[in-house]
Amino acid sequence: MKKVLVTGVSGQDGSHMVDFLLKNTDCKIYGSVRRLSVRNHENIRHVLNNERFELIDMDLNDAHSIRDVIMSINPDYFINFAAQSFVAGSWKYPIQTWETDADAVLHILESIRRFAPECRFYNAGSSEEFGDVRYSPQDESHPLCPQSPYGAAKCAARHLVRVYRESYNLFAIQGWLFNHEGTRRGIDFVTRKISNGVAKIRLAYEDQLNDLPYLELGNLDAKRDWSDAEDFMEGVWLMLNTNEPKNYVLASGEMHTVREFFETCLREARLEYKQEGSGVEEKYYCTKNGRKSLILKINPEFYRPAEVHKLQGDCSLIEKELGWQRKNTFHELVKKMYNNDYKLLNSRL
Ligand code: G4F
Repeated sequence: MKKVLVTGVSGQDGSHMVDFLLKNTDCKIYGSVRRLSVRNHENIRHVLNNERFELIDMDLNDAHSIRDVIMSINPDYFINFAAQSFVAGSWKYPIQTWETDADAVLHILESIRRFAPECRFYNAGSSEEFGDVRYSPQDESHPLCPQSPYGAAKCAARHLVRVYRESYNLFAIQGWLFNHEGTRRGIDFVTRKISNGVAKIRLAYEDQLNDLPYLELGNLDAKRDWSDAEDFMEGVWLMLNTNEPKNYVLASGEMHTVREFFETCLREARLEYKQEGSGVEEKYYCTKNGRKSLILKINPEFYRPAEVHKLQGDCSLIEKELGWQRKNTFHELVKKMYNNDYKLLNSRL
């Protein structure tokens, strides 16, 4: 039985990868988390008793911890989804971001080279590496122009992965994953912040409260290429199971603004709205029977020191060479996230 080590399994991507592997392979899966005094197992609770899944402690910031795990498991695949993945946070804690997203990848590569050279390694890469984009849509040949400490760390990791692949003939790759979202997304990312915020507004609206809760967001005009995170898991597994190690883009090929995500969510929640003002003075109101209640205002605190204004991926290479296809559309994603948050919040009332 093949053994797969997946890091970051309490997060969105790690937990979806565990679900994908349990459903589509007969591999034994070792899921690693960093030991915390208060554990957050919400995303993996449903697999904890599965006999093909084992939860292990591993700290990616400790080279010894990585080495010990690799030596004891001797995995056939190592999928690294653990990261400091919040771009805005990378300006607040750049060193922790660098240590987790770049240094740790070097520790992993060194351990694989020394103790498990046959192990196939996938490191989570990001469209943030393209950053200040030179052309659209971005494909595998687009230059790396990161705009954040996070993007820079992912670029450094990409070079390390390539150097180890070429120097030691390792099967080591780093795909470019454009934004991918879903019901397990952390609440600080803009899509989940919106789906959760709009669900709260809808519930208050149903309760006929005089003042509705309101969202505070930053740049509404940023454009992103959003996909359903679940769709990407198959793409990563396909990349790991080809003859030649090669990096591919995973994306939807569509670009939508943060504003569009918000307005689509409002329509899904059947809320009538009105937009007023511009720039930091821009506001959205919910309108009913001639009354209007504030539901969104701009808070410059959420502007970034440097913004990636637009991202749009070209995933035609993986479609053509590996037969990967996304399943869910932008509208289906918004709908799924909003309805999940509405149900969750409603059940807690
Ligand atoms: O949801 P975000 O924080 O995601 P971001 O920065 O695009 O990064 C995500 O996707 C990357 C792939 O491209 C991953 F590598 C990364 O790990 C992460 O998963 O922000 C999306 C956009 C930005 O332009 C941001 O300025 O939304 C804008 N935004 C506007 N208001 C906001 C907010 N973002 C956040 N988080 N919170 C806001 O209030």
